[in-house]
Amino acid sequence: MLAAHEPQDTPAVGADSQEPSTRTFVSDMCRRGLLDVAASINVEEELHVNRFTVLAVAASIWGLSGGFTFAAEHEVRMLNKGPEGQPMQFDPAFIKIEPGDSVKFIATDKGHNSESILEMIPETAEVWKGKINEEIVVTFDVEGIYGYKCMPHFGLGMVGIIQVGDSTENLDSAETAKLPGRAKTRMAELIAQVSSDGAEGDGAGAAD
Ligand SMILES: [Cu+2]
Repeated sequence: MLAAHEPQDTPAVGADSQEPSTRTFVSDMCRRGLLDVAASINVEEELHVNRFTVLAVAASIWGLSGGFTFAAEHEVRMLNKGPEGQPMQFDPAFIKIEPGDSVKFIATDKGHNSESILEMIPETAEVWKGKINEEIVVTFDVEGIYGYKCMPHFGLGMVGIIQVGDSTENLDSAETAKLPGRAKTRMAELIAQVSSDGAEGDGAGAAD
């Protein structure tokens, strides 16, 4: 761009092959449109560089975070007593998160674990099973409803639901899962909190 008004240095317009007589013409052109042409060539080159730089930066962000969107980490505490006084609770027992987000299960009180309920997670999702007193972080990539439990207190109703995204595709199968004792009523309360875009109120997504 700087050298565009010097005919012998004019880039990308074939200055080398110009006849001496046409050099004046080229030189004259400089005062008019050629400068703009050269400028636009340079801008185009810059754009290439910029696009490349943007891609490189994006790629490294992708590598670090697992995606272009910045994934959030949510926290669920494992408690002997819930915020409303109920014994043996996950808190919050229902959360809605975005695909790619993760949940950290915190062993606030002793004697609990977090593990998925096989019949209550999307078909292609991965199961998880934390040990007693173990703090685990689970990442949720597949949209859908995830039911989970604390194994020692399953029958006492220590269960939770994580809704990932807006898909309620596996809600029906989650609802029919057989649960012991208080887990059944507690899970029904939590399932009632599941929401979806366009299918609000009737729960399950009607469209196949
Ligand atoms: Cu427990």
